[in-house]
Amino acid sequence: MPVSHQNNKAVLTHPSGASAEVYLYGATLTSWKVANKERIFVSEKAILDGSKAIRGGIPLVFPVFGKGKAPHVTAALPQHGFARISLWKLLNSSDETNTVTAEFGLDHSLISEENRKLWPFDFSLVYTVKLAADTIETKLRVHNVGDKSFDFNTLLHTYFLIPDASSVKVIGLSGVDYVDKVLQTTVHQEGDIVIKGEVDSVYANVKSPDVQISYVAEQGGVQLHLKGLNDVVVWNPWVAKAAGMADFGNEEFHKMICVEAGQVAEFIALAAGGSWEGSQVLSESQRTVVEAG
Ligand code: TA6
Repeated sequence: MPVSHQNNKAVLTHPSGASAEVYLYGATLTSWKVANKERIFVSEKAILDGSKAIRGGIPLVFPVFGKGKAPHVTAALPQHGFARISLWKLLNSSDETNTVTAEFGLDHSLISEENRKLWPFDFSLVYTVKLAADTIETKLRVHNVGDKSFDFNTLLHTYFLIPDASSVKVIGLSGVDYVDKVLQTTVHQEGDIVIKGEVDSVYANVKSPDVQISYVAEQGGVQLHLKGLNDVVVWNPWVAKAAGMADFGNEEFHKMICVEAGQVAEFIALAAGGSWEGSQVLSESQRTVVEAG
C-alpha cells in the first residue's frame, strides 16, 4: 500500500523501502527514511495529540514567520501562524513508476474561528509530499481564492536528525548577509556555518539553490535543493534554549539542526485569484556543494 492513512497519519512507502510519515495535524512530516535510516528529527518529548505544534519534523510556517508585528494583520496570530496547528485533510495520493505522492489541503473553513477572525482571508493551501527512492520533495502551493489580496511568509521548518551538531557544516550560504537573532545584528557569512552554541540566523535572498548539511566525521549529509524559496533559516537552540522547551529533551540539541527554506525576509503579496508555490527536494549527499561565488 503506497499510501496508508490511519489515526490522522499518512504513511508513504516506496518500493525501494524508503518511507515517510505525515501527521494530518499541521501536515507535519515526522519521518523520512532512506535505507531504513531516519533523516528527520522529532523530539522524544514532542506532543503529537494536536494540542501543540509538533517539536520536530517539518512544521509548516504560514502566514507569518515568528510573531507578527503590529500593525500588520498577522500581529495577533500564534507564533509561526496557524498552518502547523490546524488539522489538514488528505486530499489524494498516487504512485507512479518512481514516486509515491500524497497531497494535503488546508483552507479557511478548516482553521479555528479565532484564527479566521484574526486573518480574514479566503485561502487554500496544497502541500505535496513526493517520495522517491532516495529523495523527498515537499512543495507548498498557496492560492488566494478570495476577493482581497493578502501577504504572507512561509517556511518549511525542517528539523534534520544528525550525528552531532558540533561536527556538522552547513555549506552553500557563504557570502550571504544574515540576521543573527542571537547577537541581534546583521553579519556577512564567510565560509561554512558551524554550530558551537545557539544559532538562530535568517539568511535572505540566498544565491545558491543548493544547501548542504555535511557530517564531517561520517562523510555523509543531506542536501536541500530549493525552488521558489529564497531565504534560509539555520537554528539550533543549544543548551539554554533547549532547557527552556518542555517539549524538547535537554541533550537533544546535539542531534538536530534546523535548516529551513522559505520566504521570511519579506512578505509575499498575493492578489485575489493569485497562486504561489515553493518547494525543496531533500537528498542524501556524499559530495560537497560547490561554494556559491
Ligand atoms: O526558525 C527558528 C525559530 O524562529 C527560532 O527563533 C525558534 O523560535 C524556533 O523557530 C522554534 O519556534 P517554536 O515556535 O516552534 O518554538
